[in-house]
Amino acid sequence: MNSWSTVFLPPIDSRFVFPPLSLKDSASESVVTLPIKDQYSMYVCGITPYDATHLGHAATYLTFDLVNRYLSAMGKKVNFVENVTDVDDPLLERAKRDGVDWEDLAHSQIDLFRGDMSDLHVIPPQSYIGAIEAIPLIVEAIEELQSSDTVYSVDGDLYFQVNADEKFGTRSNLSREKMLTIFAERGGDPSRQGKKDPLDALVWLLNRPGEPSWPSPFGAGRPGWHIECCAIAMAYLPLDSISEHMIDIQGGGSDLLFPHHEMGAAQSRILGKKDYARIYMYAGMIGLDGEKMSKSKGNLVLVSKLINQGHDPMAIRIALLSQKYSLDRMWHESLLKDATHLLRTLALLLSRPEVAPTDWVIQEIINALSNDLDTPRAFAAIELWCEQTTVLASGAPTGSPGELARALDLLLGIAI
Ligand code: 5CA
Ligand code: ZN
Repeated sequence: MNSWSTVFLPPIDSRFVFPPLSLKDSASESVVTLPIKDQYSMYVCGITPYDATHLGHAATYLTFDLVNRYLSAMGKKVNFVENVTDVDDPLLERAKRDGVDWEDLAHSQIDLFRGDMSDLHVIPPQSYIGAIEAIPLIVEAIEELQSSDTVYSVDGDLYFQVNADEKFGTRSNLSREKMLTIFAERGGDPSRQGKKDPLDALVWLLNRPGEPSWPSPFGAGRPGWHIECCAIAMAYLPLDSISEHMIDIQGGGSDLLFPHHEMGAAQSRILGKKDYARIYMYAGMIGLDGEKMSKSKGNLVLVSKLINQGHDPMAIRIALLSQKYSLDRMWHESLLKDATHLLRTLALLLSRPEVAPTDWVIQEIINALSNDLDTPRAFAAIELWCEQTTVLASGAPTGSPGELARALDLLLGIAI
């Protein structure tokens, strides 16, 4: 599937020093430093295309865009793959509820999402892959799981046995009781009769009346959710043959850690015969009025709506990046107001011929990002530079507005 338009990454001077990138890993519950390599692989879970793109989605994709930008600024190649869950229960249910064709709904929302990502200056993935186009790969992956005896049938629907992976549970670190509760809340079917373990994950659902289906050796049907991402990642990312892990970063919002990424990691370990991701990294949940922003709750603020109201996409970007990515946080209009103010101030100050010294602020942004994407620290430095430039005395040492503008664009995706 087509992604969106490429983003130009301006170069900055080679005198700036890039510390290795450290990121929070949920599996080890610690901050892990990425080893220095020539290339990295990152899989980020994409949207299920209805009610896109709300600010929660946007915040998550902006987070991983910062990872992509930092590694790219270091001169590394980043292999980045993202999926689109263009067939799954919630999409079909929404289409049915609204009396619209599910494919029309998906196509319109994917188009909207592409436009929003482009407006927000998110670097596109090299491979943007829909679940439907990946069905042959998913079928292959299920066949491989079958040949390792880790799949069984319940009335023709196929399930992956989670206990086939002795590391099951080690990525999300939850008690079994918690796993069962969250599994039921997030699309799982723990109480289905005939399952060997209530947590076993559906990999192929036989066709149900009135639902779309695709032919397969297991009968016509459609893929389960977790196998979708693991099959796409393993097919489209160059798997690291030297490392003990297949890929470097598995990413998404924190609602995906369990069950989605735990199941994906378990299935991948059976398929790839080694650990899946070096780092399992999660963006916190964006909420509105005290509750998580979600399609099911309907408390959404859409990026496209804000842009149509005249808000600058760069201000939306600053507003979402101004707080620490890993925290759950509330959206508030004041964030956008403050971000718009900062954007205007920067535009004004960066057009001056003489500005306060810039090397320190660029290096501080780099250092802050290297430390688990500490954007509040980066923005504190930018604010301080704005103050210094505003009160710059004649004859005082000066910096390069062009260099700072390029650094803001390259590292934070803020194009002024
Ligand atoms: N298609 C699946 C992933 S394979 C999915 O979860 N789609 S989604 O449309 O529901 O979410 C897309 C991405 O946005 C996921 O990474 C999800 O974790 C993230 N997300 C959803 N809601 C929020 C929120 N309120 N705050 C932050 N991120 C969110
Ligand atoms: Zn996914």
